[in-house]
Amino acid sequence: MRRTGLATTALLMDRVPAFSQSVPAKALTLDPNTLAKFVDPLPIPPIVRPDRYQPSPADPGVKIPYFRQAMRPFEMKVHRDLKPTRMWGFSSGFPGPTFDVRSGQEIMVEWVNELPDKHFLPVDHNLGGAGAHQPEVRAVVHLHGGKVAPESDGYPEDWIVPGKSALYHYPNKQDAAMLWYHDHAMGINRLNIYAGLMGAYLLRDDVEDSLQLPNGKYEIPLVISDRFFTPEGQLFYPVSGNANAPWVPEVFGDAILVNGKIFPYLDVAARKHRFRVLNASNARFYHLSFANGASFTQIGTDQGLLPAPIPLKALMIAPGERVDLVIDFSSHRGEEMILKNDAFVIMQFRVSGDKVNDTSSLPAALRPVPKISEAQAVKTRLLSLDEYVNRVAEPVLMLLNGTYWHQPITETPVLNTTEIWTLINPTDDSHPIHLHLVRFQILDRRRFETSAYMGRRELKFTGEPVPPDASEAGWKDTARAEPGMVTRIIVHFEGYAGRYVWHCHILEHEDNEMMRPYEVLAKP
Ligand SMILES: [Cu+2]
Repeated sequence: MRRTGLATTALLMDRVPAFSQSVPAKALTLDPNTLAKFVDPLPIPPIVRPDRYQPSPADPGVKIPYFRQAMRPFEMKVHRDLKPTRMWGFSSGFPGPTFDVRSGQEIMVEWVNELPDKHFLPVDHNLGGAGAHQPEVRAVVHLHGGKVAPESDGYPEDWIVPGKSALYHYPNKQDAAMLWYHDHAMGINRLNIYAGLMGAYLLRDDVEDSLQLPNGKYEIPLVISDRFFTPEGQLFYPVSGNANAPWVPEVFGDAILVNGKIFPYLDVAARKHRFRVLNASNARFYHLSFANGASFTQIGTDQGLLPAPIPLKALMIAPGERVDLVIDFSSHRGEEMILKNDAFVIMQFRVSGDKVNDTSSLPAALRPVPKISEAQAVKTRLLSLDEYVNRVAEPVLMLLNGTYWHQPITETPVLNTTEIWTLINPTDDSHPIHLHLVRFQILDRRRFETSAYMGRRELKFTGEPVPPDASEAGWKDTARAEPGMVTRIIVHFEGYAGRYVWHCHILEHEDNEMMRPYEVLAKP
């Protein structure tokens, strides 16, 4: 993806001084291509077990699983030939341990902040919520994709400081899907996640079980993220040339990690496997394919199963998005297959030469995804995505609909109603837009004249509406608002009334005002 977006609505010169560079000097970082490839097996994060059972807040007569998850500093090896890397993670892991829970089984999680008082990555005190008077280390956990009451959703200002904890309730009343949990603290979210504060959350149900998809050791999470490392193997987070305003518009690390390892390999049997893929990167989009051109099958999106499997040769995944894949290695016995991001190697699959009996299936029909009718929408909102640059055309600020985080709430959908959100993107960047609480469908994307829009806020279409890609035509919670296009999503607001957020999932954008509160109203 592009490093910067120049398309803007305004020049903004006062707020943040110009910086001279936002990419790390080469000497400061390790060149990952100097590392040996495929020397580390792919780690599989452990499954979390409940610590105990305790009364449900919804019904004290019922005892539900309680988990305690502490955020701690720790060290881990990201590659055989690197020294251990200092990180922050849940239960001392990166990714943190995987939740594996069933739809309908509510749980409690006590998120505990056992981090130190000082951050080890460059905090920018100019950013909203990260002022010098605030505690430097703050954390709050959001379950991305979870239908959760507002008090357990991890509102960015609900952060806790080291020594404190927050008890969250997850009802899990939603379809099987791969969710993920991660930090969401105001103004330092990009740093906390870069430090390692994230993990996978698999939600299962009877519909999924009935399909006989590959499971057990044949179902594997692939959590993909990118980082820079110093030659000593420590995390390097790039800074601007201005020590008082270190924020950079995007971070695209040159080392790509899967489940916390650089260039891992995975031994696989010559049969079908299911891979739960999550892009947990700060800003990088991946265009995934196999070097040998092998095809694979997508069976699900962010919020669960697609109506039918989709055969693919390549796949785009933006930050925050998940894809559910089935890969059949049976015709690749004895081969070594490389998964890549365009030209860049990510990992290797070593297919066993042995013939195996595969009892799993890949049904032609998975789960119906009824289309939400546009006629159902009671409101259409026009929402612009804007980037602002300084006099040397460097982005210094991103806003949703021209409004800052702290301005009054403008998006107030009514509970149990449907709305169309029209995301107008005149910038040069693709922004993956995520709404908390809800799942939605992408209606279409349509090219428009960005100059007319930026000058006069006049929306002139220059193309016909394009339906979403087949691989996006299911339930979503994060959607790419493509540059120069209007992306329309249709959302049924259900579950809870209260205050949530919507934001760009490029974490550097999110931390610099590309996030807004919204409120679901109980009544009109
Ligand atoms: Cu963005």
